[in-house]
Amino acid sequence: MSTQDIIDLRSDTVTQPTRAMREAMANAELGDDVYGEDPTVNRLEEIAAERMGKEAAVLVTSGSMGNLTSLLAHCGRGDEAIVGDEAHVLHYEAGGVPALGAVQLRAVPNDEHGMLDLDALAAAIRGRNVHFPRTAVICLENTHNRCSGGVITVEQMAAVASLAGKHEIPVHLDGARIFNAAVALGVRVTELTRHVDSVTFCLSKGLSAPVGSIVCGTKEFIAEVRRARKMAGGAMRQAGIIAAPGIVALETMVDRLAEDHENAALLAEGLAQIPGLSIDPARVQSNIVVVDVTDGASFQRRMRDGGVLISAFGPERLRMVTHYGITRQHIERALACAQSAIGQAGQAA
Ligand code: TLP
Repeated sequence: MSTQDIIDLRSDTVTQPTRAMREAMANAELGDDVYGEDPTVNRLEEIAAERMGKEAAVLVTSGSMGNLTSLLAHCGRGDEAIVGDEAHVLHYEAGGVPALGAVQLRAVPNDEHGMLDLDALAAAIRGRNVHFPRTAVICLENTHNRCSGGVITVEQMAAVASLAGKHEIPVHLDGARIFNAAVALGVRVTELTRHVDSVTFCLSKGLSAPVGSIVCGTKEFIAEVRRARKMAGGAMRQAGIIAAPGIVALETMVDRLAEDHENAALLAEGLAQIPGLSIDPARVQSNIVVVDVTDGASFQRRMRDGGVLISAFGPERLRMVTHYGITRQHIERALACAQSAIGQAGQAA
């Protein structure tokens, strides 16, 4: 099978830059960004801040660095950050926040779409007491990766903001896929981001840029994030090379995310028809499809043998992500492959 025949549903991070992005990279005007002199980075940061409705923005290497530097800026040593128990920052960022920031992560339950349980959140906020760490920030994730790409609504975000506001605690949003959330809800992204103090979003997932994420917030906060980025070794020089495709991503790749959501819905509905696979299509709200199957590793291997790459959240929980480059025809082929992979499992039993 040639690599062109492979259907890669492991993640939307596998997307390749578009031709326009490659051209923008080749033609980008560059400077040393540590001196603040890369005009392309400066432009991307201005566009991004404006898109998110925030005062300022900074380009970072990855979503993980965005969350890390944001939490380093919000928290001091020994402080506590409240996160969902399924949060990316808790599961998949190599323990960076506790390791580098001496910040304790406190998990409260996420519901099936990724919203934090409000009662548990209220109970987790620390009062003043010599024994307690200080609750320095509350983190949301929207869309929610481990919760099947679940979308937190504007009202839910407002509810968290209101609770946080009463306690004067800032809210950080891991908005790696915040544009997916806005497109799924049919709202402007600022409707969501107005309820948070800081937001990280990724250029290199569904928006298809090769590298980079952005952190947005107040000018003062972003100055702190820049310092944390420098400390983490993430300050870059002629970073306009990365920023140029990021601008193309923001200008041309947002609206088409709806197509990925349609394909994910189609995939979920098809998978739900296959005996042996367990999935509720109503849970799929954006571009991430999570499906349960006994012996996930064997199913994943058979899918790979059939030319379809998928990823795993656990031994019996698999993930498929739709993205730029994946068409309706690919979904139909992936479904046929899943049907046959389950059939082979039946024969093997
Ligand atoms: N997620 C990756 C993997 O790490 C699982 C993926 O393939 O989905 N926040 C969220 C919600 C994410 O899904 C990710 C990446 C990140 C942050 C981190 O972004 P990167 O990979 O750029 O550090």
